[in-house]
Amino acid sequence: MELPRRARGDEILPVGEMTSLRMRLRKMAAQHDLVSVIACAFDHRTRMLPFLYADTRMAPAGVRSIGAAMVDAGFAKTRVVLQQWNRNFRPSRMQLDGRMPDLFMVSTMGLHLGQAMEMVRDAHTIDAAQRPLIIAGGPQARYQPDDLFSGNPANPTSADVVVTGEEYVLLSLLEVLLALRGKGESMRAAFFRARDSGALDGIPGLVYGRGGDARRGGMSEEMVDTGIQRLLGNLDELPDTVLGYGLLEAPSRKATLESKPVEASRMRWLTPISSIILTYGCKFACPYCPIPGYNQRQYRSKSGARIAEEMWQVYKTYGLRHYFGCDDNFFNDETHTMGIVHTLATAEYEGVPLRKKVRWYTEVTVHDTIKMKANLPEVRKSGCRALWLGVEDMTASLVKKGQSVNSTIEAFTTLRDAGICPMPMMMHHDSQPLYSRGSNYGLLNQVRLLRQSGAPTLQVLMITPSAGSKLYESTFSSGQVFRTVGGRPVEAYMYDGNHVIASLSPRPWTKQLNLLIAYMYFYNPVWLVVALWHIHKRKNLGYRPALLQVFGMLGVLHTIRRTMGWGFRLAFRKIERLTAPPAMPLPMRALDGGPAAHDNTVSKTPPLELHQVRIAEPAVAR
Ligand code: B12
Ligand code: SF4
Repeated sequence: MELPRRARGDEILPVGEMTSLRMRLRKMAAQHDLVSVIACAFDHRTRMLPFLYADTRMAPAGVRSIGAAMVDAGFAKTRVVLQQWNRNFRPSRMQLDGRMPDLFMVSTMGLHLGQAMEMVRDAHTIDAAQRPLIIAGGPQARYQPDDLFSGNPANPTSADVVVTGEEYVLLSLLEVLLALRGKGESMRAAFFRARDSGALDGIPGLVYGRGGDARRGGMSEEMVDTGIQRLLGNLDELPDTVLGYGLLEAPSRKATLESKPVEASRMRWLTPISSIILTYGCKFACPYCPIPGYNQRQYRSKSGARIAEEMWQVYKTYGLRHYFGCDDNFFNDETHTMGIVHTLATAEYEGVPLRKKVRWYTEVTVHDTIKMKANLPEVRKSGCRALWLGVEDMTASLVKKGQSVNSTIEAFTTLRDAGICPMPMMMHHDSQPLYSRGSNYGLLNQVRLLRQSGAPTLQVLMITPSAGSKLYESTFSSGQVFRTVGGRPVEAYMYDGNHVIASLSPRPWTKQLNLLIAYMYFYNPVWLVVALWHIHKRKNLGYRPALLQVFGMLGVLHTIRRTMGWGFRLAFRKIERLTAPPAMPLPMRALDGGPAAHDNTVSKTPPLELHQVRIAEPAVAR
C-alpha cells in the first residue's frame, strides 16, 4: 500500500513551527533530567555485496538525527548504540548516568526487524517499575508501524508507541508527555496517562496500542493511528547534525554501555563516511518504490549554506572528509540542485575552500543526469566524485523513467568525462534472461555495456516487495512471494534484494545464480588487470577502478558464502507461497474509528503493472 497523502496544502508544517517547538522544549528540559538510549537495529546476516563497508562504516543518519534532536532540545544525556558495532548490546543491561534510561528508542529498516523486536522483547524484561518508555521509529516504522507490535499472546511484547514520522513528531510527543508528567513519575507512566486522556491524538504520526494489558507488558487489543505526519518543508530548521556524532557508543562486544561515548579522535576510522541530509523526494513515481508516497509528492531541501556549514563543522570536529547525501534524486530540480552545488563550490571557511577538504556522493537518475549535462563540471568542482544512478533495467522493459540504452550510456560517459564515477544500481527481474543474443536485454549484456561506459562498481538486486510501494500487495496476491522454502520460513532479513524471495520463475534458483554470475562477470582478475592497464588512460578516475575490483572480488566471495545455501534450497526444496501480505498483528483504527492511514490491509491504490510509471512535475516545498 502506498501511504496516503494529507489534504492538499496541509502536507507541510508552517514555516518556523519546528524551530519554535525546539525552543519550547529547551525551556521544559531544565525540569526533566531525562536519560535516553537510541538503538539502531542491524542484522549481521545482511552483510554482503553491494553494501559491504557502507553498511557498517557510515553511522546511519536516522539515529544520529534523533539523537541530535534530543540534545538540541536540552536532553544531553543521550546515547546512540549501533548494532552494527555493538552486536551484543542488550537493553535490559543498559545504564546511563548510573541509572536505567527513561526512554529506550529503537530505529529499524524492514530487513532488521528481527533484531529490533528482539531488543524490544529484551527491554520488556526490565522490572516494570524501572522500565523505560519504548519508542520505535525509522524507515520501516514509517510504512508499517504494525510490524513493531505483537499479536502473539505467547510473546506479547510490543513497542509502547511507534513514530511514523520524523524529528518533529518525536519532539511533539515529548512535549505532550513532559507537560503532563508528574514529579518523579516515569515517562512510561506519563505516556499511558497521556494516551488514556486522548492527549496524543493531536499529534499526527503516532501509532499506539489501546485496550488489553500493554501497561503490564501484555498485548493490546488494537492499534490507534493518529494519521500521516506533516512534513518539515525547510530542512534548515533541523537541529545541527554534528550533535549526533558526539553520542555514539564505541564498538564493543559487551551487552552494557560505556560511561562515555566514543572519543572524537576515533570517529574518522570508525565511520569515515558521513551520511548527510541534503534533499528529500523524487518527481518520479516508480511503482516498486515507496519514496514519492512517503514524501507526499513534496520535494524538500536544505540550503546550500546550511549544507556547507554542516560539512565544515563535521570535518573540523571529527575530521570526516567523505559525505554521502541521503537524497532520493539529488538532480530532481535543476535550479535547486545548482544552488547547492554552487555554494559548495565556492564556500570558504577560515580561508580554506571547502571543496579542497571534502568529497561528496549521492543518488541521482539517468534522466536528470542528462538534463544536467552542462552542469557536471561545476558539480565535480564542488567536490562530487561519484553518483549512484538507478539504471534498474537499461532497456526500460522493467520500468520506464526516462532511461534507455543510449541515454544510460550517454549519462555514464558524460559523468566519467567530468571526472565523476558513475555507479549503476540495477534490478534483476523474472523476465530478464542472464544473456540475450542480438539484444541488450540480458543481465550480462547490460553489465558489459555499463562497464564499457565507465562504471567502476556494480549493484544488482532482485526486485523484492517494498513496504509502502504501489506494487506491494499485488506482488503478494499474485503468489510471487515465498512463505517457506524447504520448510524454512523467509525471514525479514532476507527482504534485502540479495535473496531471491519473490519470483514466478519455474526455476527461481537460476535468478539467485544470475546475481552471483553478474558480480563475478564484473569483479574478476581479468578486469583487475585491465583496470591496472588503464590507470593512466581513465580520465580523472585514476587508481579507483582497480582498487574497487580488488574490493569487489573479496565481496563476491563473501556474498557467495552468504547466499549459496539459499540458492541450493531454491533448487531442490519445495517452495510454499504467500497469497496476501502478512496480516497485521492487531486491528488498526484511525482516531475516529474509521480505516487507519497505515492500515496496509486496506488497499488504497488499484493493482498496477510495472510499466505504468509516470513522470510527474515536482512540487517544491519551500
Ligand atoms: C543511505 C541509505 C543506505 C545506505 C545505508 C548506510 C548507513 N549505514 O546509513 C546503504 C547504501 C548501505 C543502504 C543499503 C540498503 N538500503 Co538504504 N537507504 C539509504 C537512504 C538513501 C538514506 C538513509 C538515510 O540516512 N536517510 C536519512 C535519515 C535521517 O532518515 P531515516 O533513517 O528514515 O530517519 C528519519 C525517520 O525515519 C525517523 N527515525 C529514524 N529512526 C528513528 C527512531 C525513532 C525512535 C524515531 C522516533 C524516529 C526515527 O527520524 C529520522 C529523521 O527524520 C534511504 C532513503 C532515504 N531517503 O531515507 C534508503 C533506505 C533506508 N534503504 C532502504 C533499503 C531497502 C536498503 C537495502 C535493503 C537495499 C535495497 N534493497 O534497496 C540495503 C540494506 C543494507 C543493510 N544491510 O542494511 C529502504 C528501507 C525501506 C524499509 N522499509 O526499511 C530506504 C528507505 C529506501 C527506500 N526504498 O525507501 N541504504
Ligand atoms: S526514481 Fe523511482 S526508484 Fe528512484 S527514488 Fe524516484 S521513484 Fe524511487
